[in-house]
Amino acid sequence: MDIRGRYTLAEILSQTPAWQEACEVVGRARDAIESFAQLDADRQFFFTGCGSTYYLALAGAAHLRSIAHRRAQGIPASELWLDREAYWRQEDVLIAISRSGATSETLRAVDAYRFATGGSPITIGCYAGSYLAQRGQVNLVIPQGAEESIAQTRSFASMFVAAVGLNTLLAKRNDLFAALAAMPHVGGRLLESARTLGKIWGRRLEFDRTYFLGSGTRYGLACEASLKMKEMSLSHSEPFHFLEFRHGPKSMITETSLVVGLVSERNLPHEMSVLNEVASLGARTIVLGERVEKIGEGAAISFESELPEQVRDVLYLPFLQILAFERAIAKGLDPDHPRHLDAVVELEK
Ligand code: F1P
Repeated sequence: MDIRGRYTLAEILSQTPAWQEACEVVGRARDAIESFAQLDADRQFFFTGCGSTYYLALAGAAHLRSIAHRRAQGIPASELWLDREAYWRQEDVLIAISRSGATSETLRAVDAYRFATGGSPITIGCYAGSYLAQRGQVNLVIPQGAEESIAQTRSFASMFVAAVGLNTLLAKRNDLFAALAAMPHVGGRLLESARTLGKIWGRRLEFDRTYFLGSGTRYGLACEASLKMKEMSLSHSEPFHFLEFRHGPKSMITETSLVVGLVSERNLPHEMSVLNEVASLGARTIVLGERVEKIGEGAAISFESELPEQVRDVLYLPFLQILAFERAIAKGLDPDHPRHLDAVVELEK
């Protein structure tokens, strides 16, 4: 029996109960989270992490900006630590994200923040006993997101749900927080079609480069999808903001390029126009979104969730994860064991 990728596949396919747990964890911390929403309207929210969780930080910050109009940015933990004088003001809030809760740079960024502001961060992770989960004023821990695999899939998606839930409460959008609760159900339904299509397209090894396009919150998710392609399948991939793709990167399009568009409802015409353009240059396209149509010989996945756009971004993830997983399998690689990688990067003291 072929056991390559058995942990990763099981984790991808079992992610929606972890999304559910993420909603519950945020719900239980509601009062503590809302206390961060009250204060100084001018305060900045810094989201941070490393690797996958840095991309989650980018997505989380963009999401908070879009739903709460608060000042928010995603910064790699290493930058917050190495250049620590450049950041904090007393009133700022740090949201530190780490699956393991043990990555050195993230812990050092947290310590630098605590030293500079005297405050404690909000943390998001998957291990209650971790160092990080002891350091926050609010610790959102999702044990069902924890993984055997090195590459993050279930953990990323469930921590992303927690970040979205956190943001809805910081934005005082109870309507959106309530809508998030429906996501595990929709995600469960979507996993089937994501798996079928991910297998077909992930196994098409004629593609020698993949570009993931996403704007706003979806840019961080496009970065994560691109990282999955690298970690699991050792393939060339890059993420771009949608309209940035015309400003140079489109020169790279060939008949062996795959372009995956994480399209929004809000900017659909602008985003589809980029995808149509790359298709006319010879690329194959896969369109992901609430209600979308394929272009030429490409493919499309429609979520048909009927849920608010501000809470449904997690629905892009299962297909993107399966695409990378299947490509790794088709290349004879083991997605459970990415080359040169460890689950946690720990720096020397
Ligand atoms: C972060 C991370 C992972 C990555 C890798 C090393 O871990 O960068 O995203 O896949 O193998 O660690 P964490 O801080 O979220 O535990």
